[in-house]
Amino acid sequence: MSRTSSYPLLYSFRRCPYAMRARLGLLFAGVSVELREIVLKNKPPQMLAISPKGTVPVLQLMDGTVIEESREIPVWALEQNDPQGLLNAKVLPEAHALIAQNDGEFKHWLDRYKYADRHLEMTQTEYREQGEVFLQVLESLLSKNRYLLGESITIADIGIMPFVRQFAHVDREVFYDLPYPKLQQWLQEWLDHPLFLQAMTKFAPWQEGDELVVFSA
Ligand SMILES: N[C@@H](CCC(=O)N[C@@H](CS)C(=O)NCC(=O)O)C(=O)O
Repeated sequence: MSRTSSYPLLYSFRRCPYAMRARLGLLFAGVSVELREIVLKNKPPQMLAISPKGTVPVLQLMDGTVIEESREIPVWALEQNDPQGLLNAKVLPEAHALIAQNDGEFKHWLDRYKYADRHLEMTQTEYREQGEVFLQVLESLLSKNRYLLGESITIADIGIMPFVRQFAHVDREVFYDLPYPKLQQWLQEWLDHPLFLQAMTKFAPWQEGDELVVFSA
């Protein structure tokens, strides 16, 4: 069913790294959306009706199409408008491969590092070291270029940054003591980036009948 409002609709959760990736993509594209902040423990039935798998982010386009995988949201948005060239065709396959590695192996170890008390097979340090395998890949890329895949930002940077942030925030002291100076600097620059700060704007959870919240650059 097509939408009656003037904007695509984004269901989001501020602290979710997948949703951060989506919001960053929308901001870099300058695509405005209606934003509905959700609470994971109390997902709105309106969201579940369009995306029964129940994960955020979910973007519903004006024609009713639903995009329910975070990595596809920046791609859709930047296909509308990409002034900074984040979809740089030369590195796109590499960007997708790196994001797949992030969402697969790295996220697996990140969850265990973060919630080591729920995964007693290995120690927290061992989980961290497994996660560091991906951090070493990123460090090596950043030793060659300012951003992951070149001298300008690509979807790899915005797709991966929220997860490195989450890894770092498990224990900031430990993270900033690791031998990854380029990665630490890259992360710090992202944390200070105006569009990241904007992506982290706080919104009250949405309820039926609320005034429209427009999320835009
Ligand atoms: N593959 C999905 C994963 C999204 C995801 O797992 N999001 C988490 C929040 S960070 C979620 O919604 N989990 C559902 C829940 O906790 O109930 C994507 O990339 O969009």
